[in-house]
Amino acid sequence: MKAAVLAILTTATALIGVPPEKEHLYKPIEGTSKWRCLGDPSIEIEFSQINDDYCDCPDGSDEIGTNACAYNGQNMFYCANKGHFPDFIENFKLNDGVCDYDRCCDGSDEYQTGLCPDKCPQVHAQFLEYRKQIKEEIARAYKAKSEILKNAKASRKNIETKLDSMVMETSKLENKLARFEKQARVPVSSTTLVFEKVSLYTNRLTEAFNHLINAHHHHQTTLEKLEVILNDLTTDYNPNFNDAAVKEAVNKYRDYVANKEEYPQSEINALDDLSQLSDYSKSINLEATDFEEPTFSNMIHHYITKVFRYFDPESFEVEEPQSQDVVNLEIDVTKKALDKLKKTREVLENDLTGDYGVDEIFRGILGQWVTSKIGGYNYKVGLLTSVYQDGNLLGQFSHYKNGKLYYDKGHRCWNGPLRLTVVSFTCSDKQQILSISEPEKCEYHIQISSPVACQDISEEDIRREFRIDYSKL
Ligand code: MAN
Repeated sequence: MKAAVLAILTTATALIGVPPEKEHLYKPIEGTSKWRCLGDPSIEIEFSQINDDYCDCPDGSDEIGTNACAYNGQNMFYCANKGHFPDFIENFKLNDGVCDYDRCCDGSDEYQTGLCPDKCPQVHAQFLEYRKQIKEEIARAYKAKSEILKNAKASRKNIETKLDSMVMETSKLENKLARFEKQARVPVSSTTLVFEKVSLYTNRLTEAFNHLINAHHHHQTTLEKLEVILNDLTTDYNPNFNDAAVKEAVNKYRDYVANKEEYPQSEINALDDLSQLSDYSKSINLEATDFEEPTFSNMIHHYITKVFRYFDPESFEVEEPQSQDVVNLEIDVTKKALDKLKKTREVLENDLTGDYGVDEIFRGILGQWVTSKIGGYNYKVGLLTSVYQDGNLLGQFSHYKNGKLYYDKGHRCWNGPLRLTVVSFTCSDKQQILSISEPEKCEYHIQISSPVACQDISEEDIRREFRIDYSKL
């Protein structure tokens, strides 16, 4: 009888701190009083040496219920915590006089000192209250999150719609450009052609005539001046001086005057004629000469176009014949519009392939502001736009990565780099700034609570996050 009681007591001692799933390992070898270390079965000890406060096994498996073996994280003490959740505690915290209720609400970690009564019912009540609050908060956050997701979808749709209309606009402009380019190659009408061709030459001739007339006037004035000089010489020279050169010059001048012929004044005024030619070319209408024999296919085209034009007049806008200057201008303007459109399309297309988090949720908060006054500064965080500290630009949105928003190219730090900011998120139904730090000069880290960061929380997460309010135990 005595031996049987001792055996039970020894078994009870051997099972201190052992979790239920390992209990079957803490039994003597059948028909003996021996036991083998779990990590090294070559080591055999007496079953009664388990939890005798002496470390026999290198892996510590014989002292799971004491602090005799060096702690290695493998043989932690099991607290049953009836009425709450079982847990494990490090062996070095056993019987140290401290009630570690966050791990062992049943106080079993102090089984020798007996200092800690079982508080599992109170702890569990606190846990249930915490879980209720968390679940309510998550439900609220999820409601807010579903609104944000709706925004995100609408924002993407908006971009897609814009892109669709831009594609249509592009093809309209391309057609317009093609028509104008054709007009630039093929003359708009014979009338314009004659005038344009003729005026090109009449303009050049007018310029040449003007130049000749001016040159003629200039030479005539010069000649008149020279004639006056030679005339003075002829009348004023002293014939008593025997200067052969002067006498020869005077004689030749007299000859020149005697033989001089007036050039007949032309009756034709060339400039007037050119101007008349130009006007005349404007009035020439050669369209009649462009007449084409109607073919069967262009007749069909003519009538079908007429019918469609009746229903959709806009798509059949026909440009009136324009002068080449206007056509060139239109080509220029259309090309510029196409260029601008292409650039905007590229920006939007890149945006659509950008990373905005799971279900693109961050699109849903784009442009929202979260503000707070902290440490004497007014902080304004523009989500996916820009961040300000009073008038200081702390960064412009650069990209999203792994749940964080990165901003750079802010105002330059005095004697330092450009300011930059990283914004990270934690889950809450309310969107607000939780903290701001400046770990490096002019590098700001901002923590924001927002529904965007909310995930469905698991039971394990709730248990891990739960903290006991010791003041209420
Ligand atoms: C201002 C603020 C600070 C920053 C200093 C740098 O005071 O922007 O955050 O550290 O400038 O000179």
